[in-house]
Amino acid sequence: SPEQCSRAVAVQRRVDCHPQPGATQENCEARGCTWCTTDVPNAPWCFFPEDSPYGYSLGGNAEKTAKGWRVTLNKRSQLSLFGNDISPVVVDVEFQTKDRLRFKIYDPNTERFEVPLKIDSPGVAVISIYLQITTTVPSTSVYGFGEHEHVSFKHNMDFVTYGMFSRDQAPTPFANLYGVHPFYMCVEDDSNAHGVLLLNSNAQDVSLSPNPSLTFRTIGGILDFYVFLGPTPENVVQQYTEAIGRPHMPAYWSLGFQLSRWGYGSIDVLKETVNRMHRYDIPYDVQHLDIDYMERRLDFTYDKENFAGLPEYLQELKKAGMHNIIILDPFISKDEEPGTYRPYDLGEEMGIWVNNSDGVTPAVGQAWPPGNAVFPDYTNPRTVEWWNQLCLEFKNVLDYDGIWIDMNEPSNFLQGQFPGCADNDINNPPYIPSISDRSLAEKTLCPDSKTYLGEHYNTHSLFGWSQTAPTFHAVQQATGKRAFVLSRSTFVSSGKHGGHWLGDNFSQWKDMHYSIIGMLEFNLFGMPYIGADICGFNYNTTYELCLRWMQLGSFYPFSRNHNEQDPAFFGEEFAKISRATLRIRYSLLPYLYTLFFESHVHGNTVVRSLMHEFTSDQQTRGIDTAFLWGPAFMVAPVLEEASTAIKKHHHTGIK
Ligand code: MIG
Repeated sequence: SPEQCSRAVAVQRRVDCHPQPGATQENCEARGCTWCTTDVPNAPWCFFPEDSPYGYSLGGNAEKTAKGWRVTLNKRSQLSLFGNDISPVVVDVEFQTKDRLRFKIYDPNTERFEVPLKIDSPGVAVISIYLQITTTVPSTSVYGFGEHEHVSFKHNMDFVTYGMFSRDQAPTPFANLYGVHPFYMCVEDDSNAHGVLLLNSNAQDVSLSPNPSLTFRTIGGILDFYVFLGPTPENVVQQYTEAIGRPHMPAYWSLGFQLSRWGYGSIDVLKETVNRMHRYDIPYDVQHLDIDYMERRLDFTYDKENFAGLPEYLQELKKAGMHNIIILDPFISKDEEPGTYRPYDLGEEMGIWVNNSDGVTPAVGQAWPPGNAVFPDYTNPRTVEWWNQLCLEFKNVLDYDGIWIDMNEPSNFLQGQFPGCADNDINNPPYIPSISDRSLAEKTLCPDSKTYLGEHYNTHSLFGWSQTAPTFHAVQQATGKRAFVLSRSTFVSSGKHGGHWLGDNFSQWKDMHYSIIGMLEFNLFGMPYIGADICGFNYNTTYELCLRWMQLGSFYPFSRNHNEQDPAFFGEEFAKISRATLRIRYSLLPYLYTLFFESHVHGNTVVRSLMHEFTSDQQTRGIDTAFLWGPAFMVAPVLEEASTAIKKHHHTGIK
């Protein structure tokens, strides 16, 4: 009734009691929650009452452990939101270092999936720090969570929900994208910052409410939280990467400008493009080869007709001081003539594929190669051997300097593998987080598929992550040099072995702006080797947009144009401006390289926001149209059409 509603929890403090679609007053009240409509956009109408019967209460006294405390919690009532609630649960609080606290909530009676990432905890630390974080009041300055296309760096806290589940999905606001990073940083009003990681790889979502509060929902694994105590934003990232692993040290050449394009189609077009770049004297160090270099898009082959002479041409480029990157997809065609396609034959012999729910027959899907394809399970050590072997052998065919791993969400062009997903609890869990299509199998494999480390349900978002380290080691071994790996799908700690680009963006002005936000976020995630496709990937670019994007992209840590319109495409004037802006980049490369060194050794960010460096200046909190290289160099690009100047405090207006 209106009266009840006037006495109910204030709108900005509501926590959603019916996150699934289809809430009604009836099913809301049936679950013991309050139903009140409101005009406030996105605010929940069904929410937990003040004296909620949900939740857990303390059972017995806290027990002292080697590094902290252990408490047991019991459910307070029989009510259940999703069914199969666990009670009791145990909470372990560990003071892992003087600036890192872990609290792990788990089922003491049944083992559940835990992310196989080893986080060392060297010592027993000072206990008073705990009081500090429990007594501080969080603010609405919250940054991070990924991977999404966020429209502002500082989050809108007005009932916004972000799903996390790796997916082959072109960036569009709110959609769950290629990688998963359940990590955020909060900057309080007094400028103290802290960071929080939820180390969990299951499909999950987080809701940001104006209270301000955060609500995490995950459909598997355990609640394993790590708190990084700051107090500066830079300290938070240093502490985070100390736990998960420092970013790798990129080779100097990989800080040069790079060119790529899907669809050269022939070695002649590739050569023309390269020559044109040289003719215009555009600073340029790296050339990528997308899937069209392959024979019928088969990994570990090259097209001997359209790309005849490619091995020799790569040698020529190398002699001229250039480096090259080849793309590899994770799916392996199973339909080549037996005995003619070694990657499949050897993999089949070694038994390395992701399997169906029976755990024995390989999951068969469909992707770029002709026929159907199977998926290497990189969580299996035998797969790592297989991949390593093939990468080493292929180095003798194409003399690559680095590997670009794409489609590793993993992407599949079907909904689940053949013949579709069975109707069971794993494939259709009672709650599907707020992810695209509210489907766990869309564009990928069925959740009940089996990987070495467990059900795909648990390991799905770890696919790209599990492929990155083995690829890094293979490249290192093959080249004998520092490795270059560029991965589309990433997870917590991927930065240790690879870089990332922001995926299939669009040639639109707003995408150019959002690329700054993505770049800043991946620096928080410990992946500073980051950039977006310069000039955009989807749609057609224009002269002006592409030129402005060349100017901005010259300051991406990973600076690559992956558009048909390369900087030599539009003629003399365009080339001249691109050359000039890239020369500024090149003149600063020693500085950029030093920033990467500091990131590798101390976990610093390479690119950071103005807020990050000038935290006490409240005005900086919402600025995401300009950014810094380290502490000392600011880039403030033109991001709007038909303008030649930028506003002094151009920010998103989010307070
Ligand atoms: O289904 O390899 O994001 O950069 O050019 C598309 C072709 C597959 C997606 C990558 C993009 C790449 C493209 N790939």
